[in-house]
Amino acid sequence: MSKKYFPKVGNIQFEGAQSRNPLAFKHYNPAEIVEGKTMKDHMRFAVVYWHTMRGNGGDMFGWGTAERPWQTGEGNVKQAIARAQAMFEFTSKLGAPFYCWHDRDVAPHGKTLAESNKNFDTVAKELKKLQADTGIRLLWGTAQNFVHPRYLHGAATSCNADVFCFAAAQVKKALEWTHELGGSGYVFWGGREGYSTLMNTDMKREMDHLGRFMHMAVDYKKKLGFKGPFFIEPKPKEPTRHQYDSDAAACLNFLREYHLLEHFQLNLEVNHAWLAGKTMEHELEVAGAAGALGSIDANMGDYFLGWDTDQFPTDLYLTTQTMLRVLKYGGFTAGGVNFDAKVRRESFQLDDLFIAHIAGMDAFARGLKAAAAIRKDGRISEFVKNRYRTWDSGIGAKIESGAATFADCEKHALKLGEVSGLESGRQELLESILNEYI
Ligand code: XLS
Ligand code: NI
Ligand code: NI
Repeated sequence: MSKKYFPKVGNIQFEGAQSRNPLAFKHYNPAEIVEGKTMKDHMRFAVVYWHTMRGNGGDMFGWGTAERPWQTGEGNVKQAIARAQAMFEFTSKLGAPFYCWHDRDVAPHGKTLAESNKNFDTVAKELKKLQADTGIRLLWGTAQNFVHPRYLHGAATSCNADVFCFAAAQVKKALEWTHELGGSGYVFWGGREGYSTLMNTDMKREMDHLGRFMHMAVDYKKKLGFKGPFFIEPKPKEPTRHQYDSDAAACLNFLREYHLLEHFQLNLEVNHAWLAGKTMEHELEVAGAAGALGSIDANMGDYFLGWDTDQFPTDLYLTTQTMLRVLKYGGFTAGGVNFDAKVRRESFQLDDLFIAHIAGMDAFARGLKAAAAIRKDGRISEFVKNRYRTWDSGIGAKIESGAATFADCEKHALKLGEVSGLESGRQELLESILNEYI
């Protein structure tokens, strides 16, 4: 494996909380056991190809700033292979067990679909070798159905049926390679599946097409023998004004309506939850309650900016609340914590890539440890349980079991005359208990 892109950085080690070395873990100790499982297995950390390898710090006001020695500007397959080597050197020095890609992050677009497929085949074969050399595994693959101009009206929800076919062909190919590379799952993020204005949009027809598309994907998955779950990644807006997969509840409703729920789980992203006006823990609860908590795209937004800034998740309240839900719903099976995050334009040096991932991994490790300690303490869960105790017997139990009618409720209320004994919700107390562990 190449050692040439990050010559100044060795394998990142766990040095403990006292360490002041920016290139060491202070809290992420892969072998440490928490609630009966190693941190490594709890987190299943993944590095993304798109931000980490392909991001250059450019924004709509300025050119790229980032030092990225593998971005030589050639844009051909040879360069794509060099980039794959840089990706695996980075990920293995970091000690992350997984990575994720879009098809077109890995290999360049060709002039025709056949040429694009050929480029992808060539580089994906190199990925297979690199995976075998390093032991790094694919958490999930996905198709980039939003960058090319043909997708300007959407992909599966385009007004143009030819475009739908290109999108289907791309997903078919991306699924084949996800399967061949031993991918754990496969993600659908609806890049431009949505609308800019309803004036030109037949929404019902577009949704029906999306349902058809997903059924074709399920059929092809069966044909391939791919066993991993499909994940849908909700996002409410950007690039379109309204994305159809707007939040966890909207995705679940879509999956139910089109009889797809058994084949899908959700891949929840923090910044997307925030754009939807929801907290990450809300989205995790919605998915978890439906048995559809699949995976996480770990990042965070900026409280004062209204777009997907994809910052590295360094907020300990966020990681603690997140890991509380992940533990509550039994942890990840096929999914993991995928850093769909990019360093700031100002953090342009090469070592910032390591520093940012270490910061995110340490924040999640602290979140995990805090969540486990809060669960062990038990005061918060005990409070919640006790808060609902009137449902455990008497009229409450009768209602829950389905045996009570409106008339029974009326009889009960008339007998009481008025409700007595309401108790405080104690939000501030619960927040201060959480703070004891941060
Ligand atoms: C964009 C999405 C994207 C998906 C993969 O906002 O987060 O990066 O995770 O297509
Ligand atoms: Ni994402
Ligand atoms: Ni995103």
